[in-house]
Amino acid sequence: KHRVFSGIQPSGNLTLGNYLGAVKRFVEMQDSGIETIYCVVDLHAITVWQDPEKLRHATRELAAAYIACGLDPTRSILFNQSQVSAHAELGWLFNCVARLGWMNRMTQFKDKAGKNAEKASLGLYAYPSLMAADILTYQATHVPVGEDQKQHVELARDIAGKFNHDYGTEYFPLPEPIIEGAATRVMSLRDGTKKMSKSDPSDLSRINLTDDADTIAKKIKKAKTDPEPLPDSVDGLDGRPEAKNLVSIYAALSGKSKADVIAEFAGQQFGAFKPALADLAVAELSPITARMSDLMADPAEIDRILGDGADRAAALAEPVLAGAKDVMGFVRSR
Ligand code: AQP
Repeated sequence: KHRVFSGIQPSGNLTLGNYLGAVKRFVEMQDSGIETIYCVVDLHAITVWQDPEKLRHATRELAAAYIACGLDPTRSILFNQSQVSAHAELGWLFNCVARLGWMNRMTQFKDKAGKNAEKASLGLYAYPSLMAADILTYQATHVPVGEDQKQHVELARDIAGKFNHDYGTEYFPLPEPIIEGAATRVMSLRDGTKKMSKSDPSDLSRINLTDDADTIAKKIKKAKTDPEPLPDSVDGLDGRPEAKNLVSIYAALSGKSKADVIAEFAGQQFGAFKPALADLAVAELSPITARMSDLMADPAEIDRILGDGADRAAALAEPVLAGAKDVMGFVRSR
């Protein structure tokens, strides 16, 4: 039986990258009738400093974004991670299964910790082990993510595999990453070699789901490009990261292939392509932005939805955690 789990950190304003790489896929999976569980992973967000008031706001805003993008809290389970204690508890058990050597190979830790890794939190280092717990506490089989999370889902497979091997069981299924669509890695609008990210210090590097039409148009107009016109084949995008990124975004938003987008704009200047891209982005995002702001007007209702989701999530997670503890040899009296 298939079960989908995924999550996003409430570490700032959602970007077009999060939308195309993750949330849009989440909605498709929900709509295809699979059992879907989507989490606001607040315990992951605090691996780097979060101001408490901002964290509360970002958590509600991410829940609002999920719903505004089409997730339905009656068809999917929507909740925030810190309300279901099984995540943190299984995360500890997995800290004792995962190997230091595995963690040392995680490229996201190296990117986020930067040169001064001594100053990074222990939580940032252990993050992939908690992520494995997020997935496996639901015995989820499929995990829709953007390209950057592939290595972490593979680590979750390694942890599940080692747990099963060490304890001579088939307890945890090996989860599969689902990385699909034309924009599995949306790049920064200022630098085509860097991922578009919520926490990039430059606001011009990304499009946020809360940006209004003028801001979106301005950011696309200012997006870095090279001076050449658009090529006449997809291969012509090689070595042109900024051009490739904008074409990929256009393809993902329009539902066309990159080849079709190239066929439409071959030989044209970015001065013509960018306004068309801006129109497309505004048409897709402005209903979402409007719905998010309606939802944010009633934070108590968002909290109610998250609480209800957390109850349903805990009912699934707790027996799986209890079973893992039995396998490992913990005594339970209740
Ligand atoms: N640029 C991107 N293109 C495609 N997919 C992306 N994702 C993130 N950036 C892109 C996908 O969004 C989901 C949520 O990511 P996350 O919140 O867990 O953290 P992240 O991957 O570290 O994303 P950000 O936006 O870069 O956040 P910060 O700046 O806080 O680190 C994942 O499925 C991810 O692949």
